[in-house]
Amino acid sequence: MAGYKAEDEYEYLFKLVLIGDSGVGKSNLLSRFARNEFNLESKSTIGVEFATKSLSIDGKVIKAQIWDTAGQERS
Ligand SMILES: Nc1nc2c(ncn2[C@@H]2O[C@H](COP(=O)(O)OP(=O)(O)OP(=O)(O)O)[C@@H](O)[C@H]2O)c(=O)[nH]1
Ligand SMILES: [Mg+2]
Repeated sequence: MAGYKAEDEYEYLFKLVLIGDSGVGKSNLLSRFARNEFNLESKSTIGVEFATKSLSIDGKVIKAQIWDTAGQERS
């Protein structure tokens, strides 16, 4: 089928890991980027979460696979 593109087709896959102290805004940076959402009262991440987003840059489909880690809890 001409011009057909499966939803999960991409030309480049980038894997990123967000690291940093607790409360600096890693999870909200990711939710804003992936879903355009921001949460003023977000809970601290436990373990690891991830989100993906595909975007087109210079005519190439780029898939970003972003891992959101838990920051060091303040004691
Ligand atoms: N005003 C403001 N608040 C922010 C911003 N980013 C994050 N916050 C707030 O800061 C708090 C912590 O944000 P998180 O995204 O949960 O931080 P985190 O780095 O994921 O923290 P951990 O999961 O504990 O490692 C939340 O109450 C957010 O609403 C920002 O750009 N501006
Ligand atoms: Mg977090």
